[in-house]
Amino acid sequence: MPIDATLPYDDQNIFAKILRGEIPSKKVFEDDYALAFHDINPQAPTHILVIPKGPYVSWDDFSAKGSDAEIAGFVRAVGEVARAAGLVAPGYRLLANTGLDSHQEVPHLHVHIFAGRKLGPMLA
Ligand code: DGP
Repeated sequence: MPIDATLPYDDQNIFAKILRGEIPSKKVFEDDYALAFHDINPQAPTHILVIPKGPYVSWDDFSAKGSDAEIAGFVRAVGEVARAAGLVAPGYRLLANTGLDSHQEVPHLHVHIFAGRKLGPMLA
C-alpha cells in the first residue's frame, strides 16, 4: 500500500526494524549516516536500498528537517555504495519514491540503486 509522506514517522516500519537489527538484511554498507542493503524483491541484477539512520519518512521530510551533516553524509554514502559496487562505469539509476502518487510503500526514506543491465528510458 502506498503511504502518505506527510504522516509522522512510524518507528515500527520495516526499515526502522532493520536499522535496529530486529529484522535481518543483506547489508552492503554502513556508516554514521546511512545503511545500505539489498532489496528483498530486486527489479534489476543490482538493486540496493540506501537509507538514512535518522527517522525520516521521505525525501521531503529529510530534505526539510535533516541536518546538513546528515544530508551530506547520506548523499556521500549513496555515492560510496555505487562506487564500491563498481557501478560508475557501467552506470546506475537512483530513485526515491515520495508519497502516494509515487507508490512509496515503506515510510522511511530510501534511495533505490538500480544497475546491472540496460535500464532503458525512464518511465513516468
Ligand atoms: P518503495 O516502493 O520505494 O517504498 O520501495 C520499497 C522497497 O523495499 C521495495 O523494492 C521492496 C523493499 N522491501 C520491502 N520490505 C523489505 C524488507 O523487509 N527487506 C528488504 N531488504 N527490502 C524490503
